[in-house]
Amino acid sequence: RVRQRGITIHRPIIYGNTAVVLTQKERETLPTPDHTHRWTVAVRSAASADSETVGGKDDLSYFVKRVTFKLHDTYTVPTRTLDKPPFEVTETGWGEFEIQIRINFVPESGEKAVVVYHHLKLHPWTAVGSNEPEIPPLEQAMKMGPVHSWQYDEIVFHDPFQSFLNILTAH
Ligand code: SLL
Repeated sequence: RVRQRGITIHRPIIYGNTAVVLTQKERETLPTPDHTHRWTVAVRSAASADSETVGGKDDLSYFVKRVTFKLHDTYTVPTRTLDKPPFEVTETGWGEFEIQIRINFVPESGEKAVVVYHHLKLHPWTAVGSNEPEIPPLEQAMKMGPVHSWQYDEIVFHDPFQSFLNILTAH
């Protein structure tokens, strides 16, 4: 196990969520009538030109072993662990909250997990200083379409093991 001293290697990721307002019909079919939104939180590679098609939802798994999403305690099972892509969770709910995202790397890496946080966003973005209410009525929000909230980040490995460096650069 040889560390390559002085070498730093980055892998770009995006993490965040999309959310849509549930239709009245959808709400009626759920066991939880108070839920207003369906959302997906995910970690993806930011390296591909189009994350849906180029390598797509699978292009982190060569160095990411597991992603654990820790949801709000109001969920019966708040901890969601994904051992393979897509590294994402789709749920329904009524409120925004902070999601803890723990990213574990392949054993060859010898790297500790990285933890990032994402504020689950359900309500449409509103212009600062506008007269619009901060949380528009659901009917209006539905017309405004899906809400997206994504963050770009880079996972940085310092002095990586040679075997891990091989994995990273071979990709
Ligand atoms: C708030 N601090 O009060 C936040 C908490 C919690 C959201 C939001 C569904 C839980 C369930 C859900 O949306 N929880 O019914 O399983 O706004």
